[in-house]
Formats: sequence, C-alpha cells, structure tokens
Amino acid sequence: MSESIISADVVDKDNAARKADLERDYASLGERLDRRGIAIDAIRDKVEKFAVAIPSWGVGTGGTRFARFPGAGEPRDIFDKIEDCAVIKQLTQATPTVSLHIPWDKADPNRLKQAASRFGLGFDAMNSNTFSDAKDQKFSYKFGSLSHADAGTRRQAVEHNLECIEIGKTLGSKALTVWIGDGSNFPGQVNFARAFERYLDAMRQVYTGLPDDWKLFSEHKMYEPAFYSTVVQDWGTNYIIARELGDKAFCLVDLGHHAPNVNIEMIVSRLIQFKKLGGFHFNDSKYGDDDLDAGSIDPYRLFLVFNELVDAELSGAEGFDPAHMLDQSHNVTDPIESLMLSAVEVQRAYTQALLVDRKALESFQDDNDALMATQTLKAAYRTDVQPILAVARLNTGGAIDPVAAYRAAGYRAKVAAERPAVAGGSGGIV
Ligand SMILES: [Mn+2]
Repeated sequence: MSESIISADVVDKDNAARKADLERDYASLGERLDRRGIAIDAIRDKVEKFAVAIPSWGVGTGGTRFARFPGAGEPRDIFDKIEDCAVIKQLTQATPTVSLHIPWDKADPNRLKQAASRFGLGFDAMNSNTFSDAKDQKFSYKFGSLSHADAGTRRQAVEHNLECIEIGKTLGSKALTVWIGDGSNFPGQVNFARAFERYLDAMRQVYTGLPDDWKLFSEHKMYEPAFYSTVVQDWGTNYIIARELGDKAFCLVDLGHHAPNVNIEMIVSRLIQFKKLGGFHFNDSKYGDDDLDAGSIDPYRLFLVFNELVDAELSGAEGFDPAHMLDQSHNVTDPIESLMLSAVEVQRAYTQALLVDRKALESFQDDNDALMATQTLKAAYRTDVQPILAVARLNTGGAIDPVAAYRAAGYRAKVAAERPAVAGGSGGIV
C-alpha cells in the first residue's frame, strides 16, 4: 500500500459533497451514450487504465528567456519533485510515472527508486541533456553536442546518454528520450550533411548501449535555440533517424515543436503507419514552442491527435504502444494544478476519441460525404465526458475535482513553509 500525501479525509470530504450530483450526471450521460450504441462503463474501464507521465521539470515554475518568477514552495530537489508528482498522481489517478531529466535530477538511483515507490510511482523515459553545460564538464555544448565538429565533445555527449541509460536501468525505466539543441544561427555556419552524419554516428553509439527491452526516442523541434537551422528539425528527419538506427528507435512528437498550423495528426498517422511513433510530449501552443497547458489553446487538435491514436488502438496496429508524457512550463499558475488539469485534458481527448462512430465514419469516407464525415468527429468531440473522467477518478481513489481537493488540503501553503524560496533555478523547457 503506497503512502498518500494529501489526507484521505480531505479528499473523501470533498468527494462526498460532489458524489450525488456526479452519479446523476453519469447516469444521464450513460443514457445518452446508450442511444448511440455506446456502453459508458466500457469507456470508463478504458479511461481508468489511461496514463500519462509527469515531467519532473514541470513541477517547478518555468520561465522565459526574459525572466523567471518563482512560485511559493517550489521543489528544491528531485525528492521534493517526486512528492509533488505523488500529489498529482493521488488526486488524478492518471499519472503513475515520472519522467526524469539528467543531470537536473541526478541522485543515488536506489534512493530515487525508494522515494518514488513509497508513493507507488514508477519512472517513464529518461531524458538526457546536452543542450546546456553541466557543472565541471570538460567540453562545452555552445556549438553543439552529438553533432559537434569536435570528436571529443561528441564522445562526451554520447557518454552522457549512456549514463542516462545506466541510471534508468536501476530505476526501471524503459526508454531514453534525446533532444538536442544542435544547429546554427547563420547560413554557412554548419555543413548540413556533415553535421547530420556526425549526429547519426553519435546516435548509433548511444543505440548500441540500449538494452533489448528499451526504446530510444528522438525528439524533433523546428527551431530554438538555433534560429537558422536545426539538426533534428522535423518529423521527416526524425523518421530517417529512427529508420537508420534500428527497431528500437522511434520518433517522439512534442506538440509544440512544429510550425504553426502544421497538421500534427497527419504526422502522427504517418508515423503509426510506418511503425515509428514512439510517444508524445503533450502541451499546447499558440505561436511556437509555448509549452502551455495541454488542451488550453486548441483542444480540438488534441482530440484529432487522439482520434488517430484510438483508430490505431482499435484496429490493433502492430507494435502500437506510444508513450504519453506531458512537457510543459508553468509561468503564471501553480504547476501542480496545471499538471493535474493537463493530465485530465489529455485523458479527455482520449475519451472523446473513444466515442467516434468509426463504422459510420468509414462509410461516409467511402461515400465522399465530407460533411457527415466531419460531423461524425464533431459528435464525439462535442460530448461532455466530464462525468466519465470524474467517476474513473473516484473509482480508482482520486478526487472528483482534483483542484478543489488540492486547494482544500492547503498543500501549497504547507510546502511553502517547508521549502525556502529559490531565486534562480532552471525552467527546463524542452
Ligand atoms: Mn519536449
């Protein structure tokens, strides 16, 4: 039995005040779904099993390149971060794992494992960092890491990734996510082909160190920190990388890492079709890599991504098992509240996608009935699935209203008293 940080009495009291209304809402939605031939309990069973990982770097207040405004009670180290993640898990019951970033979260792996298992938390993908210089490292990454012109710098970056795998092995992680900031700011600064060849060669060395039951995720991003060219800039390059490396290499799609208006759901479909979709960093954006809360700007796009995922799940696509992770930066909200609601938004998009009448959709597609095809998606998207999500939380020991229960528990004020304010610190936006 794992420990709870928020008192069960607080959660039970808040749930008790909401339970009768929720039961009525669930029954009413169940009746309406039944008319559409959908069994609400079967949907709820799937939702109860849905999981998305919390990024360790997301529980601290983020920042921009202009400033960072620290919040109260920010985690001081990875052990505080694990406690914050435990709160998110307890109240949402949708986030059973934490994704670590090395060296930010470096600590004795056995101690880390112990701290997490106290709260029933596991570890998702390990994230390496060769986009900033660690204390006392020999070579700087100012001009790149895995694609750097200097062999010693590349070797150092490879070794760091191999170290992340070693730490992850103790923790029970099964994947390594690699995102690099390598690129150039001026035309002519870098030879595109030579830089990419150096990158591939370095990644092959990382891949060689990967255990058989692990996956290697490469994450593309169009621009930033490099503003003229980026080595792993889009899903096409990412697909080439995954194909070149081998069967354990997959593409990771961060929703914020594309040009505005790019059809991300179609990229997702392509990667599924060619068995190279590794997983996601969920977030939302308006202009660029904004790292805003999932579903806060364009919830329909999130739904359309899940429409592709559910289509693959239901059609039994071979080897289909994408990792779900959040990757966000919280500048003006309590990160725990943002992460709880973001996990719920991702879960909501999944639930809505489960409601799509796929037989009808296929038939409208075959008949070239564009209007009814798109209305079929809209019918699922318009369904308010809130009662399903809340009942799933209630059944699994979470809170009907996670933010209300969190505020009632006074957790932020409690940790603010225990954890002295941190002036600097990294936003850790990747
Ligand atoms: Mn990311």
